[in-house]
Amino acid sequence: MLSSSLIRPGARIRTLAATALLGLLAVFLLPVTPADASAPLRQHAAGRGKFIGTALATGPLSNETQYRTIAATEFSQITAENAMKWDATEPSQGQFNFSGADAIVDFATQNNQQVHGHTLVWHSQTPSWVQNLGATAMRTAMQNHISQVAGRYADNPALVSWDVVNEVFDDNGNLRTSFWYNTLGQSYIADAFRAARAADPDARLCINDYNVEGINAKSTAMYNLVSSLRQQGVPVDCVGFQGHLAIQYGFPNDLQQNLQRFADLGVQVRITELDVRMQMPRDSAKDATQATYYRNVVNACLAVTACAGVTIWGFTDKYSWVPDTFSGQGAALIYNESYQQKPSYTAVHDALAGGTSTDTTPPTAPGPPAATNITASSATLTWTASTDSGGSGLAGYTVYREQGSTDPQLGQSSTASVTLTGLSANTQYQVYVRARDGAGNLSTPSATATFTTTTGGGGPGGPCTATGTVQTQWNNGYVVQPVTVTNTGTAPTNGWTVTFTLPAGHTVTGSWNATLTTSGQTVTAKSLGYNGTLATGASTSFGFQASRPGGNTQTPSGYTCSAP
Ligand code: G2I
Repeated sequence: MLSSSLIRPGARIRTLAATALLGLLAVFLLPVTPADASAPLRQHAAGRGKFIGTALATGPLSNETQYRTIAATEFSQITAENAMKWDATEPSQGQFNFSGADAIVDFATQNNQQVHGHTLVWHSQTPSWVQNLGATAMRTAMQNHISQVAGRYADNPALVSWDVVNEVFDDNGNLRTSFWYNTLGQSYIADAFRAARAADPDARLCINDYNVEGINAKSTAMYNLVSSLRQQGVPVDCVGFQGHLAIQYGFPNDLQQNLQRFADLGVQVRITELDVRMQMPRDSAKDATQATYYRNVVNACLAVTACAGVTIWGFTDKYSWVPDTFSGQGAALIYNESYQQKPSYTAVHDALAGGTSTDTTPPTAPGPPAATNITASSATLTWTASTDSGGSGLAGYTVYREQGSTDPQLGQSSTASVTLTGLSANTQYQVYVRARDGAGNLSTPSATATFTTTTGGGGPGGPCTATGTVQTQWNNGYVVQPVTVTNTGTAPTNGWTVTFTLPAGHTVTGSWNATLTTSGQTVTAKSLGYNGTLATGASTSFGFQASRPGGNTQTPSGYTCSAP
C-alpha cells in the first residue's frame, strides 16, 4: 500500500520509481501486527497511510546523538524549524546559503523521510533588505527567492511539499498588513504560488497558518481565500493547520469537521506545527490533559482521508520555541528535556497504533517490580513481562507511585525494565506497574514494591539499599520475597541490617536467609554468616511470611538498609 502523502502531483517517472521504493519499504513494515505494538510512531503511521513528522533544529541535529536517533527512528517526515526560512537561505540579496537546509534534506534522505519545506514567503524572519524594496524590486526578489530555494530541491525526491506563504492572515481573519501586503497588495499570494509551481512542478504547495484549527472567523477567511485562489487556477494544493495549542485555552472540538470542509475543496490538509503548551510547572493532571489534546489531533487527522499527516513542532522539551515566547509556559512536546517519552508520546503512539482494533482484552498484569541500582535520585525497576492475547499486542508499561487517590506516573517503558530518574533522596517509594496494549487497554496493577532512595551524602541508611516485593498474599497473610539487599557503597559490606515497618496487627510467622526480630511495629533483619559480605554492587535477598487480620490488605513498608 502506497501512502497517499508520498505521491506528488504530476510526479515524474524517476520520482515515481523512488516513491514505489518507499511504498515497497512500507509493505515490509506492514501490517502492524500485535508484535509491533511497541513499534516507533512512523511504523504505526505508515500502517494508517499517514506521515508523522517533527520539526528539526540544525544545532542538536549535528551535535546530539540522542536527538538524531529519535528523529530518525520515530518520524517519517521532517520540517526545518528555521533552516529554510528567508533569513537563513538568503541573508543578503542574491547570497544564498543552503548549509542548514541541505543538512535537513540529507538527514531525511538517509532516513527515508519526506521533507516539508518551510517557508518561502513570510513576514517574519525575512531580512530588512527585502522589506525595504519598492514594489517592482520586491516582486522580483520574491520570485527569484522562490525560484532559487524551491528550485534547489525540485529534483530531490525527499522534498515533497512547501509552505509557499505563511500566516497571511491577522488574528481577526483580515489579510495581514505585512510589508508584503502593503507593498504588493494581495496579489503577492497568487504570484508566490505560481512562482513555486514553476520552480518545482512536482511539489505539493501549501498555505499555512495558526488559530485556524477550529471553525472560526480566521479559518473561514482562509477557507474563502483557498476556494477563490483555486477557482482562479492558482496552484494551491494543500492547507497547513499549525496546531499551536495550549491546555488552558481548550481543545478545538470541531477540528475534524474543519479539516473536512477544507478537504471538500479538493485540497490536501495537514497538521504542520503541533504542540500543546501548559502553564509550568508540569504535573500529572496537566500531562494527562495534554495527552488527550495530542490524541484528539491525531484522531482527527486519521478520520479525514485527505489529511496527509501530523507534524509536531519539535519533539523534546529541551528544544522548543514555547518558553521563549510565552513566559511561564512550556512542556509542550512529547519527550521531556531528558528525552524520556511523556504521556503525550503514548497518546500519539496509541492513536496511531489503534487501527481498527476491536481489542478490549487488556494484557496480563506485569510481575512485581524489583528495584536495583538505587541511588539518591534514581532506581532501576525490572519485572516479569506481561502478555497480550487481545490482538493489538503489548505496547508498553507505565510505572506509578502508590499515593492513595491519584497515583502519579514515575516512568514509561516499552520493555520490562525502566530507570526512574528525578527521585527525591532518602525517600520511600511504593511503586507498581501496569501494562497497556496497542488499543490502549490497561492491565490490572502488578504487586507493589517499596524501595527507599539513598541519602546522597551520609546520614541514616546506606551504603546499601533494600526493596521488598510481595510475592503472594491471601486474605489473612502474605509472603514478602525477595527483600533484595544491594551494596551501593564503595567497599564490601561486613554484615547488613534491614529495618521495615509492620502494619498494626501483623505478625511475622517465618523467615529465611536473615534473622528477624520485632519491636513494636519495627522489624529488624540481620544478615547471616553466609550472606553478610556483599561486594560493591552485589545483591542478596531474604524473605519472610506474616499473618494479618482477615480482610486487612496492608503490607510492610519503609525498607531501609544500613551496613557498618
Ligand atoms: O512561532 C512558532 C512558529 C509559528 N509558525 C511558523 C513557524 O516558523 C514558527 O517557528 C518559530 C521557531 O520555532 C522559532 O525557533 O519561528 C520563530 C521565529 O519567528 C523561531 O524563533 C527564532 C528566534 O526568534 C530567533 O531569535 C532565533 O535566532 O529562532 C531562531 C533560531 O533559534
